[in-house]
Amino acid sequence: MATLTLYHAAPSRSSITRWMLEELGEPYDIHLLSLSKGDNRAPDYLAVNPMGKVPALKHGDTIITEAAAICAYLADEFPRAKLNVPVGNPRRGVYLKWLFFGPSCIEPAVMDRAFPRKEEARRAALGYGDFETVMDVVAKAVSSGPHLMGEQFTAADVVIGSGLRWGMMFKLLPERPEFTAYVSRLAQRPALQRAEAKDKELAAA
Ligand SMILES: N[C@@H](CCC(=O)N[C@@H](CS)C(=O)NCC(=O)O)C(=O)O
Repeated sequence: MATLTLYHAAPSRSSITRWMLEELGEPYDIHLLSLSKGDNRAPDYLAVNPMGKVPALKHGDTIITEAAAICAYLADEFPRAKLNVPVGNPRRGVYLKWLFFGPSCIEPAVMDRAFPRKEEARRAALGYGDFETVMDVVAKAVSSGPHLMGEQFTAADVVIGSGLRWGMMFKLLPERPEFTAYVSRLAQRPALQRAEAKDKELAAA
C-alpha cells in the first residue's frame, strides 16, 4: 500500500489533518517542519507545496495540500473508515457543503474579524457574507448533533470542529453554548486525544 506522509508543524493547521489521520487508523509518517526556522520556505518543501504552507500530504506519488481537501481525500480514499458520505448517497451534498464551509466561510470570517479591513467590504462581495450569519448557521448545524451529519461522524466534523476548537481557543469565536457542547463531544474522541498528545510531544521536543 502507498505510504502516507504528512508534512506537519505542531501545532498548526496541519493538526487538523493529523486528527483526520488518527481517525482513519491507517499508518502514516510525519515529516516535521519548523515554521519558526523557515523550513516551509526551503526549496525542497516549496517543491511539495509552492504556497509554503502546512499541511501537505503525500500519498504514493500524489501530493495534496489544503487541510479540508486532505480530509476529503482521505475520507474518500479509505472508505472503510466510514468518514465520508459516498457518491450516490443523497446526504453527500450536505456533507460537501460543510467540508467547503470551513475554508470558504468560517476561516475568512474569523480572520477578517481578527485583522479588520481599513474599509468595510460590501456584504455581497464577501463569500461568507458576514460574521454573525456564519456563526448562526454553524450554531444551528451543530445544535442537534451529535455531529454535522447526525449520528455519523465524518471528515466534515474534523474540518468544522477544528475551526471551532481553534477559534474559541484563540478567542476569535464566541463561546456559544452550541459550539462548546459540540467541541466537548469531539474532545471525547480517542483519535483527537491521540493527535493532541502526539502534537504536544512534538511541540515540547
Ligand atoms: N489554506 C491553507 C492554510 C494553511 C496555513 O495557513 N498554514 C500555516 C500554519 S497554521 C502555515 O503554514 N504558515 C506558515 C507560513 O505561512 O509561513 C490550509 O487550509 O491548509
